[in-house]
Amino acid sequence: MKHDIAAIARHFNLGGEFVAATPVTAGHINDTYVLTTTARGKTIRYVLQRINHHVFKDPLQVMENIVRVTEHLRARVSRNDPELASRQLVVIPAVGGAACFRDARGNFWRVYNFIEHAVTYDTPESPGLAREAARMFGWFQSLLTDLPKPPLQETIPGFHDTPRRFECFQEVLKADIRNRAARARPEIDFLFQNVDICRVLADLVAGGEVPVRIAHYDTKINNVMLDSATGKGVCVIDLDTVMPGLSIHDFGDLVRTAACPAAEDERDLSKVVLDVSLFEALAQGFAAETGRFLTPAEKSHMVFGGKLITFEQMIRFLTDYLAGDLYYKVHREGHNLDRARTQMKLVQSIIEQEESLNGLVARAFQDSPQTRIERDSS
Ligand code: GN1
Ligand code: MG
Repeated sequence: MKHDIAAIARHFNLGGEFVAATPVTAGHINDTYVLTTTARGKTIRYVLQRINHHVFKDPLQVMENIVRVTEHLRARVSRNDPELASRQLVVIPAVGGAACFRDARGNFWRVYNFIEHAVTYDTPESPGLAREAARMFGWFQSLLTDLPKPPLQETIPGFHDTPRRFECFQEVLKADIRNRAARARPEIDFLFQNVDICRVLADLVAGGEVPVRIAHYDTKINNVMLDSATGKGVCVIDLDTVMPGLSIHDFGDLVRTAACPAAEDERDLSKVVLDVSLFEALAQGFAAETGRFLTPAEKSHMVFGGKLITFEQMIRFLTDYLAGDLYYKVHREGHNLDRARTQMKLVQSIIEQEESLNGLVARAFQDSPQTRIERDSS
């Protein structure tokens, strides 16, 4: 559907005159545009997004979470690094002060500042990049450990409720309304053979060994912005799914997207493997920021988190394939099936190396700077 972006932009308190809107195609859920404006010969850019309200059923709740989180992050960062604080995401209010604008068709729009002189990567190009991305997500989590109450809202209930995701898959498989199950037999069998993966964390949370914290819940490598000149992390973006959640899930999604050199929809499955040096870098980066506050059970389930989230993502892609591509944007026939296949291959690769990966995580936490400080001062 075509939207009159210039007209929508007029509903926000932008610092300049609207010049142009360029669509950004990354992302499977929301629609994103870069807005260019000018004021006294100076260009000011913004990011405009239409929130997918089929996925986020209560966009106002999403924005409430995001405003609280962005304000807290900025305040926390400005204590030590005002320059970095000025490069964090800020919600630009709509005219009248609301955090988003609702158009006559019922779409919800929001605007962020554009983070200049920063880049994102869709795939990890080096262990150094993986380490920095993981450090940023760990940093994000550590900055939110003291977010004042009340708890954030759960904007997508059961987002990482893997057993529920599996039930949903079974329902869709039973209906098979598009007659696609026949094309996905090995993938369907794999899910049933490995279903035990789904339950493990629920039991640890119920037993109190793994606490519910504030999680980002979409820790893809391309949700970290890095300074274009230095490569140092600047900020974490895509805050729609920030909600009460598990640190293990956040590390898990990092493993899924940053420990494998191939894209999420790579068709050449020989490229889809868990790369040990990328994985080790991720563990080191994450441990450097979170070693101080994670529990032993969290630390010892990080590799499991990678396996679980990749397995869960496979369930989600396969479910959507069978249902007829209703949730994720697709760009070719069988796109969701291709995505499910890469996830399956990656789960297999993690399983093959699980023991040695656990050793790497344990070492990363032992060697993390914070653990060392505590050990040396006790
Ligand atoms: C979706 O839209 P995007 O790419 O930020 C999805 C994530 C998935 C991801 C898979 C709200 O995120 O959970 O991991 O696709 N977001 C939602 O690439 O479902
Ligand atoms: Mg997202």
